Amino acid sequence: MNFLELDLLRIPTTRAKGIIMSGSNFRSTKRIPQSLLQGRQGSGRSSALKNGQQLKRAAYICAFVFCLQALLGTVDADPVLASSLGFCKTVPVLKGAPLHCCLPAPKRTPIRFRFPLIPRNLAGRLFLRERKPAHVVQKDPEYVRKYNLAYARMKALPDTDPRSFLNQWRVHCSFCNEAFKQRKTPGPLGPETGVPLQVHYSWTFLPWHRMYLYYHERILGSLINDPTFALPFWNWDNQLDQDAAMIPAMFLPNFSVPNAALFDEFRNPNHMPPKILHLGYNSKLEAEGKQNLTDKQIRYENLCVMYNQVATKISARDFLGGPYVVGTDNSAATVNVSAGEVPGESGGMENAHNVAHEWTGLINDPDHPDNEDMGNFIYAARDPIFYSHHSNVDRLWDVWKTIPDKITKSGSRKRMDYTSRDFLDTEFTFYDENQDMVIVKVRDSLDSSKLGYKFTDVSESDNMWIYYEPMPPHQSSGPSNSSDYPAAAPSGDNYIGTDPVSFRLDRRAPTSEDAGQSGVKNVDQLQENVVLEKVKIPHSEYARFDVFINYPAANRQTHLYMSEYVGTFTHLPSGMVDMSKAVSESSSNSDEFRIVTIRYSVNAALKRLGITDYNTDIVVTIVSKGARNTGPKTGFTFSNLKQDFQ
Ligand SMILES: [Cu+2]
Repeated sequence: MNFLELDLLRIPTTRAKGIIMSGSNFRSTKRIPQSLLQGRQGSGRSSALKNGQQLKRAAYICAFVFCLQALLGTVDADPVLASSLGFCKTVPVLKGAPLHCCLPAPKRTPIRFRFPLIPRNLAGRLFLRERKPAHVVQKDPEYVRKYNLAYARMKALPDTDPRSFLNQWRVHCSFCNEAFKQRKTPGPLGPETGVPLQVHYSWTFLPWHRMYLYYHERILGSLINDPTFALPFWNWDNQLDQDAAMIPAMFLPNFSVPNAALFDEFRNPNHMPPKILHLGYNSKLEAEGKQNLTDKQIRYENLCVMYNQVATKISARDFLGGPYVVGTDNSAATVNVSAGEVPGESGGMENAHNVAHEWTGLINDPDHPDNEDMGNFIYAARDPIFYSHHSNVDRLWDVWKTIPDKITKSGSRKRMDYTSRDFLDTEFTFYDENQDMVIVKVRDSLDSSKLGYKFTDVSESDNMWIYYEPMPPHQSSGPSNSSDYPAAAPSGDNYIGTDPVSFRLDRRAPTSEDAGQSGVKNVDQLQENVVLEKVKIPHSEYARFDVFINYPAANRQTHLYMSEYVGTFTHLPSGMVDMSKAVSESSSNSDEFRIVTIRYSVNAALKRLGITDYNTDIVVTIVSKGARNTGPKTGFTFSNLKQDFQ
């Protein structure tokens, strides 16, 4: 393979910065009446509507909203409402007793979120906290000293204090492992539905983690009396700076500045610097001693994974994940779509982020079957590096919105968040720096500058994956005879086996109906997807699939920087999942499954493979890299493989 020098990939174009200075949002936090917290928001309605004119206007608004919702297809669903009050169950782990991840009750009445007061400098410009790259900011001893001090103080707080490090960890452990239940009406004490709450596997992933970090950062800042304090971001997608994708040295022992509070013992000893994080990481191959890529190959794979998981994803659904509404239960053994139930559907960003978790934790260690800390949603937030990792994920959400459309035929589609009420009105609670419980909506999270922070511009390295050009297709790929391969059985049992499996996918042209459903103006703005529907993954199994188009020869060792590669799916443990299964052929008889739908965006790949019409069928090859299918009962199945437009 003749590699271009990575330096050649430096792209000098200056991308417009994603951060826009916010307008003034200087409202202060106000306490809200208890009645509003009990799901009786409409109690003042009758007095407000006492004259007929108002009633008429309200009727028009209602009709308009109803039409809008019908148009957006959201009329049957309701936004998920969640809090840490009420029901809370323990979280099972493989080693040791179930964990208590419940949170302390608030000492005062919960309050509604208000945007923070953002100070201005003498020139009248807003002063935003600046999150800087970890590999850069660790060179500033004063920053590391403060950062370490903030965590030392957080770790010294008593267990009863919701700001303590223990309780900060519990926030992730509980919201991410079904400890709580979805609620029916607004307010943290609204009645519960029977459905367990899970903030991964859907459009809640990015907003929830953003607000979690927002409060975490403010708590750290307040503990060192520094309102300008900002978390660093672990810039693992950066393949330009030598050390950016390594575990930043300030999180490791023997650092030049005291940093004990930033250290965590449960990290993979085989992944210490100068190893760089590998987004194509395959723990099974590594255990077999067969993952022997050079650093340069790893960097190319990293660029190609970022390109496929972020740059080629243009719809909100592709990048943020699928809808999560009342009734969505991706921990259920079955999902009845016709009854309005929705399976989990992670976005491209979430799947890329999973690999960084997996790579950092203690995978392949039989003494640590839970792959703690980072490799398991239960334990991940016990490692201070978690917040720095998620700071980068948060940054990439901002970056995504600025990436030009080089994907759709129109070339003019803007990357935008969802605009549906179900998304915007989704509600969570967090504890703030004053120990108050705050009720936050997803709509509050969409603009980081309104939240008072920004990220250092690293567009030079971002551009390396945004404008990445995968290697030319293999000779054996191209318009092959797709008729040699079976189509997936719709609603049937399709297996993802030990060996790669290939299916023929019949394609069709998009229609104006597809455009209408996706909320775009015309068919040329649509994103074409290959969708693996309702993949059934036993809770007790670890999973990773890489998918290739028109390359049925693809196998576990096929490089990911090729034109035929279209993306990755990984399933991280959340709940009782045995990571040791990732390296053994054994499987459990657990009948607990997670049901997820996986979406691969193929516009750019089809173009590279010379497929410019909609009459050409394609071959989709799924290469399983995690635990293996050992039988119909224990392997991975999916209900359908289909083409879809977003
Ligand atoms: Cu999480």
